[in-house]
Amino acid sequence: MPNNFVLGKEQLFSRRQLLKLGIWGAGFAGTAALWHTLNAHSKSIVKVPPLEIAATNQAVKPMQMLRNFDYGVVKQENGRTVREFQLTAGTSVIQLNSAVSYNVWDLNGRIPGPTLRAKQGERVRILFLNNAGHSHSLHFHGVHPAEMDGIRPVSNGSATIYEFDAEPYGVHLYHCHIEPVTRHIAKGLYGMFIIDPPTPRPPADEIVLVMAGYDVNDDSHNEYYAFNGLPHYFMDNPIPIYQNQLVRLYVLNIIEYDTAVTFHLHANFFDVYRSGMTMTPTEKTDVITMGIAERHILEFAFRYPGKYMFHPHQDAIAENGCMGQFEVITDKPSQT
Ligand SMILES: [Cu+2]
Repeated sequence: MPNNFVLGKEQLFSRRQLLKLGIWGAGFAGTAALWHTLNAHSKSIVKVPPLEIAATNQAVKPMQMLRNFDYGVVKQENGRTVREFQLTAGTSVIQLNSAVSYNVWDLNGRIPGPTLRAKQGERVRILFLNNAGHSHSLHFHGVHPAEMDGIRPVSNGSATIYEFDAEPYGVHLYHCHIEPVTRHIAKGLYGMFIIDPPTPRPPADEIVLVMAGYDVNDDSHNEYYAFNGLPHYFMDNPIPIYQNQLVRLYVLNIIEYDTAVTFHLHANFFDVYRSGMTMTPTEKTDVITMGIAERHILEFAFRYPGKYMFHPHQDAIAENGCMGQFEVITDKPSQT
């Protein structure tokens, strides 16, 4: 039996209790099914290029997480829509390159953690199980009561439930808030949390890019950087997008140890929706500065086919792994 305890209003549940409630283990299949349904629906409007994804056992799967959203398990309770998510913290080893492996904390076996997605006004319930061998927590950005702020430790082997209303709409994030927070984040306990506005945004090819760093020798400086977990991945495996189709990037900077980075896109300009909290652009540019935990929606379409780089304009950070390419392709099937 895990060493359960109760801290304030953050009730902690054991895996056995969650099983009793019938909510443990039901999430993945339900989430995957819902995702396929939503994806199939959106494909009638937005065309997504086919992806060739090499099989890997690694916790880092940059291409898989690119267009993957966890909508949770939807329930109706007292006339309200509740989205129930399950996040389990664990440990894994990732291969940053042929010579360097690194011990990380992961969420649901992946780094970054799943991109959780809900609609403004829905109820969000996160079942958090900590199997990562150390006390952790999940702190969500957004508006919620103090007892749901996720700053209290959840000991190894214990579980807790965070529950709050999804508000306001925007691109938010969640991360562990146990000290030293910098290290707990840098070791992998973070993910994006998107709250969609009441009126949906126009159809677009929606893509998640999370910028992170790796301090592999514990000197409080990053030796490697990555988009979606793996250094240089999108340079070697460009992200296919269609010419003249709107791309909606959800970008998060969670690079610890560096004060701020920029995000720059080659041969184009993008509309900025600051923190994803507006329905009209707040700015148009090709370089935007992002402090730690800053995130935005960036929208653009490419006029010409070809390969175009994206990266922070701090060259050392880009050259150490935070660099990728879009490959703009022309054969967009006709829209119906
Ligand atoms: Cu932690």
